[in-house]
Amino acid sequence: MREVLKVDVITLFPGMLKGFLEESMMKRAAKAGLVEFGLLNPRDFTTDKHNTTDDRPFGGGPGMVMKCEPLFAAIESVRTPESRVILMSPSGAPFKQADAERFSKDWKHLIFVCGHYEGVDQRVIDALVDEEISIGDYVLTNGALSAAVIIDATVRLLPGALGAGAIATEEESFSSGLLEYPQYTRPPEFRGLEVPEILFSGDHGKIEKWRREQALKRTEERRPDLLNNSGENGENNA
Ligand code: 4GS
Repeated sequence: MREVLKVDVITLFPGMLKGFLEESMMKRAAKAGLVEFGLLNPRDFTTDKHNTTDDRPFGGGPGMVMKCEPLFAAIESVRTPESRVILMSPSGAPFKQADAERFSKDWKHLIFVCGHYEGVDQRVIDALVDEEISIGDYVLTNGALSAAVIIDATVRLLPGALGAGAIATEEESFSSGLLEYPQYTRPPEFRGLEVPEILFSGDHGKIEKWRREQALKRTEERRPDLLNNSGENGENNA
């Protein structure tokens, strides 16, 4: 069994994560002792009168940069040799299911550093950050929601997080490397809209084959980039 995963988030807006961490599966996983969450505000680690966390960039240019001192102090208040320090940033490596799997298995302590303003002083990154991750090619106002996305995808993979009976990965998109096949439930006819006949056939071999074909067709149409067969996007589609 896995030891408890400690997850700390360093953000100027801890309130953005508080509600998220207190709902649904994040709350249950914490109650079950699978994960332990901590929120740290760099503002609480400032030492000046105005609690300054940002400053103008050397060399000029627009926007503000997050200062070294509060971020070093916040990170160093929780970091141990067993911590993985992850900076949320559009310049990071694109987040993939494989990263969630890695975070759920390989580390005892994750520290998410959320940027705000134009960026973070590079010396924080050089000295303390182990990896930079992006949740996609768009610009957010701060990294709190990106950290929430990664935490959600990671915590649901912790053994026991889904509760009895649920299978976390096998059937899913991105673990197979394909998008999911279409799903239907009762009633068999709704406003004249029918469920594909094959799903009532009782022939599980034929149903499996149909689902595989549907998943492949969808993936070809919507996400051909997932079909390069290198294995880098998931396991092994086909
Ligand atoms: C992302 C992203 C992001 C960039 C933080 C502008 C504030 C903001 N973080 N994936 N400064 N995309 N961060 O947009 O992770």
